[in-house]
Amino acid sequence: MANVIITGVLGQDGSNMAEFLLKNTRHNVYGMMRRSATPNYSNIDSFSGRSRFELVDGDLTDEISINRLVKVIKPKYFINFGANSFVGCSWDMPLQIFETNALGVIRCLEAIKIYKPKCRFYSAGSSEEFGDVDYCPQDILHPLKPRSPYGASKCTARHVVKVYRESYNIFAVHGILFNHEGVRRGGEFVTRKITKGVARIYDEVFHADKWRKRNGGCPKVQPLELGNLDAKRDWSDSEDFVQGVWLMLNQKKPKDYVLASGEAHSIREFVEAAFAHADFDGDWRGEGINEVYTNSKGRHEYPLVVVNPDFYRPAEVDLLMGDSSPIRKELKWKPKVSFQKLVEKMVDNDLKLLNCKIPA
Ligand code: F7E
Repeated sequence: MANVIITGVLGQDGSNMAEFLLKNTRHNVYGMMRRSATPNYSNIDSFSGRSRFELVDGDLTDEISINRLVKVIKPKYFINFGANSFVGCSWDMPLQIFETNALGVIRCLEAIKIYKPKCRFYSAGSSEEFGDVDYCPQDILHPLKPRSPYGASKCTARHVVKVYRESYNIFAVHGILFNHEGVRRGGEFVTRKITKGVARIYDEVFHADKWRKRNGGCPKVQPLELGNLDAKRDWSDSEDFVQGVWLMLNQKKPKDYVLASGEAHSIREFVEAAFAHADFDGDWRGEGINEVYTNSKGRHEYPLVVVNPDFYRPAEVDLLMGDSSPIRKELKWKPKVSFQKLVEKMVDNDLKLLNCKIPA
């Protein structure tokens, strides 16, 4: 039985990692959270009462707090999922992104070097490091070509991990994780934004009896607003990924790996799959910023998705698709959830949160 520190425990990956370790190991899990006036504990509701779980205060921008935690807890594993992970806002706050995502990693590694040099460290790398890609699928050798301050901060973290590993012999790995989603995903990311939008529209349309009785005709639907529909991403389930992270932390010698599904789908395809699962039949009409995904089933036509250029990014990553064959072969990592299952799971969850009956 050992101690594990997980930063970012209230987020999607941190909470999934904590839950995985509580279920599958006997380790004590210390979940680090940043002080906030209104913290959201919903992602840890299912396990926060467990005796082997403790919430601890800390901040990646404050080395005093990181040093104190490592000195007192003496972790065998330090899993750093804490980050500002929203690429879209990284142009607006590049310094904060670097403070947390890049310098934060130095703070963790310095604390480990001084207080617990045998601790195993995981750094959450990202496919955003590859940016405007040279080839497909991208593997661990793909050049670093970030297109956002977020991507650049993760490239810095990757170099820092390598430097500490080679200079101080610390067991530190930087996993390159392609997009990974799930029911704990934040609503600002495109997948969750879509599945929440599908559930809201489903609720508006199919539960609008009162509205219809009062007003007659077509129900009033507020369409979902999205940015670039043509970007392609390699989406997987975060719950599958935390298992891959644990395998990376328990290999004999530290080595970085890519976690990915090996399939790329556009935002447009995600929209189609998500609405179809909730029994909508849509088609795309118009072009560019005037493109609209329109419901074409039943008596009424109404817009489901419209384009809002406010959601375009100053520089886009058009296509990401990863090659995770090394970790599948060498560490026997095997993801369970396909793209289709992931979409269905997220739509079902968001319908349930609105007390909607899931279509048969
Ligand atoms: O955007 C496009 C957007 O914000 C995906 C993070 O976990 O994965 C994630 O980064 C794509 C982009 O994720 C909207 O332009 C269109 O092309 O869901 P996202 P991301 O930027 O790929 C990587 C691997 C990480 O490491 C990150 O931490 O979707 N898109 N319309 C939109 N994106 C958003 N957010 N909102 C839209 O309305």
